[in-house]
Amino acid sequence: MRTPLRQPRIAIIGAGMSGICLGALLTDAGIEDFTLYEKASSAGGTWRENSYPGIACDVPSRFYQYTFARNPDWSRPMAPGAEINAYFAKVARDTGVHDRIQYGAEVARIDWVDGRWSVTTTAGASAAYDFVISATGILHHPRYPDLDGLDTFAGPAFHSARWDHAVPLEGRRIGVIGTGSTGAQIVTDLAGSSAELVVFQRTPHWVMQMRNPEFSRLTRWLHRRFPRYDALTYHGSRLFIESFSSALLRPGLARRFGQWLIRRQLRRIEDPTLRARLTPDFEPMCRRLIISTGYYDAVQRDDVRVVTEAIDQVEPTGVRTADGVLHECDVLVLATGFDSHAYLRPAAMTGPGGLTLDDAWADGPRAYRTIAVPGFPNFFMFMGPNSPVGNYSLVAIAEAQASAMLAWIERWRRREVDTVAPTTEATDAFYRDVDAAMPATVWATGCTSWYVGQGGRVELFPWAPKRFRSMLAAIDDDAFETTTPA
Ligand code: N01
Repeated sequence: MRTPLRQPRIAIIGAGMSGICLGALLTDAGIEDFTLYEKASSAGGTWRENSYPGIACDVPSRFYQYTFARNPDWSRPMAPGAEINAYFAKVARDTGVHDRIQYGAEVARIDWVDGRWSVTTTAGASAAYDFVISATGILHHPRYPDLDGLDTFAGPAFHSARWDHAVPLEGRRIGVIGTGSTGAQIVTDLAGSSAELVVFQRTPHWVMQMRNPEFSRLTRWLHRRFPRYDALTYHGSRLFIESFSSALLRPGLARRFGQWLIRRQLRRIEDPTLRARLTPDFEPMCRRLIISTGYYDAVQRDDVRVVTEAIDQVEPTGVRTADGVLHECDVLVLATGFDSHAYLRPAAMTGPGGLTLDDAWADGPRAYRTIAVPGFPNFFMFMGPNSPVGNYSLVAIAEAQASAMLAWIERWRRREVDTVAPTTEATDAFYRDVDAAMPATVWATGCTSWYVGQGGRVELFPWAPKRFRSMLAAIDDDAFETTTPA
């Protein structure tokens, strides 16, 4: 007689795209006893938190979705943020994951107690689990600029991820600090509706401008009517992005050609002086490429002014730059990015023997093949250090990581393992390979960005996305220390 499968208790921290992905796969595998801890009052992660004007996916939506829940009804090649948020909420409902989410439950601590994880919320509630999965997102903690006088600004000032929709924008002078992917989307959307848009650019970024027209009714019908065609377009988009990312990753003719195409985009700027001010001094793709539907058009409008002088200080009526000019603004938008190196923190994690995650990561965050940390058994993470987060689809990354986690959870169910954690040796060997491969990548060609962490270490995947999928699909037993049930 076959031994019945064990039912694990699993805590997933975060009910964003990654948490919902794992929850759906667990449900499909017949694993019911899991809880998603969500500090907010609704799911969706980054797509719930970011509601700024112009928010849209800059990865094709056909590829920015789960393979197990494809949406034939995307309105555009790159769908608006609200539509993406609604998609994840629908998947959570359709798969039953929604019923497993505890809202308003922020995790404060995770401690290894008597061979299991104890998860404690900020409200003091604790529960024990066999596995803990971090699905806290990578661009989650807003980074506020350290600008003198910011708190003296008399008008509304808010971070792009904390958009205050009660503030009227029409006919007002709006200052936007930051010109990354977020700033570019905001500026493209607001141009023309405000009295003046003042764009404070510290560093120019490379921009690829492309159209994003609505899909026709016929196209949507074709996707609904022919699921195979729909699947084909998923893989077509995947192949396009993978070829593009792989070509630009390493030196060679393909990279030079791709970079030439990106550089040519600057020809859209007619005024040579403005073009020079918008020309980056680093290689295209070293930072995340901005995909925009109209940034270069927006900055050439009469009602949009790009300021490239350094900001000296913020004053009650505006922003004063180093040349002494005061740029008067009624509203200030801080599109200044996120702390992408926090991972699970500020939640505190203590493993067996009192080892804390902060101690384990004293020299910078490291994870075996992006998902597991030596010394922390039955703990896996989404979008961990060195995940291929560049211009790739985070949904595809999450699915690959979720499958690898699920493979270990299934072994636990079959009683083949009780605890599992990667060895230090395997993790060191993984990082020797990462460190050897990184210098040849486009990420390491001399620029700063949110890709770069402690000690100048690039926290991205230094190989092609295809290798990421095969690497996670083939996890090597020798790389893990396991115990078996008594
Ligand atoms: O943040 P960023 P983001 N004074 O860090 C500037 C994803 N995303 O929110 O370049 C003046 O890229 C900073 O200047 P500099 C995507 O992965 C996805 O725009 O550091 N300026 C920079 O210009 C993206 O990469 C979508 O010199 C200051 C900007 O703020 C990631 O989110 C859409 C400053 C920050 O750029 C982050 O993008 C949007 C200061 N003190 C975003 N501090 C999709 O569509 C910072 N800056 C999927």
